[in-house]
Amino acid sequence: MSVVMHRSYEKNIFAVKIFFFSTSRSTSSSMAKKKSPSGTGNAAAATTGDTISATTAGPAKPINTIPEQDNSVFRLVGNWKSSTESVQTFPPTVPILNYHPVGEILEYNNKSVSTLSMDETPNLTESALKDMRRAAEVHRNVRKYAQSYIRPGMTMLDICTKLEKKTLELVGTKSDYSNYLECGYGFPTGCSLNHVAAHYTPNYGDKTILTENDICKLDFGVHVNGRIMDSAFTIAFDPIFDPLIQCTKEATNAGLREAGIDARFGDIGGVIQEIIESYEFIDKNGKTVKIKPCKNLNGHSIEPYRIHGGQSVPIVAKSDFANEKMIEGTCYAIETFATTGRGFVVEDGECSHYMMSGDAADAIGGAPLRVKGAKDLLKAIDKQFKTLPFCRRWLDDIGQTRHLMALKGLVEYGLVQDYPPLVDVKGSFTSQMEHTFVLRSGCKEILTRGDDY
Ligand SMILES: [Co+2]
Repeated sequence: MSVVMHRSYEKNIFAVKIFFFSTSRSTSSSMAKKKSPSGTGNAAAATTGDTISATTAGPAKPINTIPEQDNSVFRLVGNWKSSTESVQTFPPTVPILNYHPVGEILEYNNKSVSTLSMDETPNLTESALKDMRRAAEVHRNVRKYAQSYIRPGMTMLDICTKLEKKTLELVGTKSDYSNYLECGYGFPTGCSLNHVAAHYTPNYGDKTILTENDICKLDFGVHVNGRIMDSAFTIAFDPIFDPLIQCTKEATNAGLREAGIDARFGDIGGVIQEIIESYEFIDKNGKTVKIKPCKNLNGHSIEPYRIHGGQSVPIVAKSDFANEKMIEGTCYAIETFATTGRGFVVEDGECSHYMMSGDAADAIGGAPLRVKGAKDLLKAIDKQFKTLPFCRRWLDDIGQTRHLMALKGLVEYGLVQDYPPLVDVKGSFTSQMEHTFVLRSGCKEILTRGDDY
């Protein structure tokens, strides 16, 4: 849910943040850690908890054989490899508390020159990297689990609550949420359907059911000590969606290859746009439609506890920030969106996603909040989520069950920002793929890469 929408295609020109989630978990500290190469140039792909090896000291843990997970029901989501030496179970039940496998390492192209000698910048300490990797491992385990149960006929609500429960269990959030700012959700579980590109998650009471004709973007996040992993993929059962899904898979991977220290956002956006526009969609009546990027949706930099860190990564060549460059030591999410519609999104529909404005906490004392309960709600949001995005269900979950009026008041006062669903034209279809990575001094690390995508 950390997509950023720029409204320059609407009346106003200001950025709207969209959030993405990613979850990762670490195994419990008593568990053996797999020795993971931390050097550069090593193509060690991250593994799921399934392959955590039990070779180090500590209480003996059962070593499980985990079969391959067949994801072919989703057509373009890869299978998870089997493992014979896992201390994780399937479904995953072992909290991932002290396990931080290295992500996929990509070499920089020749244009990237590090000006820093080590992975020790103010933004990127060794402990920050560990937090990112642990969050990414939880994300992989949670999405592998989600892929095992998401099928047509389920309600979107059941899909999300099951996924979120597993996230909290694997990342180690306490049942009273008292350590939520140390480990928890990264942002609400997006499961936007069809022409809705982003920022839909059901509120309680929503009866929407996933059908075999839908195309669903599952975009969720996990954070460890504020390091948010934001990663998304597209679920569909009907082969007519294959080109639409394939183009964002390819475009995101191309964007990841193009990324680097001092890489220009315009160049990255251009590569992404060219790939997406090379695809066509044939609808159920046999009509051919050109596929387009959603030109006002963007990837973004990520900062501690801030899903949108201030830089946007466009998915078209020409944008307001085409001349800006990527910065060494920074964490980014590249997310590409493709559509069979007009090629840009607007806000529409019932809102579920919210985030406290950065300075709202300081305003609690002085804010002239006349709406009953608004001040108490803001205090509860500040205590629980700080600047991490949240959804209405999570307010209910922490006991704020009658929050709607107060929440609207906070939005009116600018203390909380609302992020309504972002939609292309009705009847169109959209797809998405997203990974979070970090620009280390000697290489790029694709933190959220897995066997599936
Ligand atoms: Co994002």
